[in-house]
Amino acid sequence: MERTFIMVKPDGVQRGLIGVIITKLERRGLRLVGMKMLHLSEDFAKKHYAVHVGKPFFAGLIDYITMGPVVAMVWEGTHAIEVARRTMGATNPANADPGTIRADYALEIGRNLVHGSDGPKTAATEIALWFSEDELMTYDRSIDRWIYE
Ligand code: D4T
Repeated sequence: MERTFIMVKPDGVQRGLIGVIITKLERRGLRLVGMKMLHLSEDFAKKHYAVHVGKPFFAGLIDYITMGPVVAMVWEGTHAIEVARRTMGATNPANADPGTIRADYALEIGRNLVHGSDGPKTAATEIALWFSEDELMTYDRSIDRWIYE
């Protein structure tokens, strides 16, 4: 089982797409193990996006991600990181495959609705940054034997 950090960005919240995004991940078979809503401070946003410091889009990215509340989540499942990223689609919605969240609901890279960890190290760092251990659930669903072999 792998865990990944997923965030519905402020545009996803404002556009009423929290449910759509959760449904896509849930229907895929992934299991939600942590969730909370928060409005990021500039400092926290800079920590989350520390790898992008100095890039031309950094200031705009920080403005965008602090524009309103976000929904932070941890999802679990087989290859959860890759599966979630493929469900979200390419970072730039213009290049996202049909049927993905970004292709179906977004147009621009700076309003791409959702964030997902891009690898195991990033997932571990992001989960630790956003959640404490006691905010993450460990549980089975009765349906899991119909999803996991
Ligand atoms: P996030 O982190 O939002 O899930 O996006 P990705 O993991 O898919 O993509 P990323 O880290 O490369 O980019 C982070 C964030 O910055 C915005 N961005 C990115 C932008 O506005 N202009 C750009 O040229 C790039 C590369 C979009 C996502």
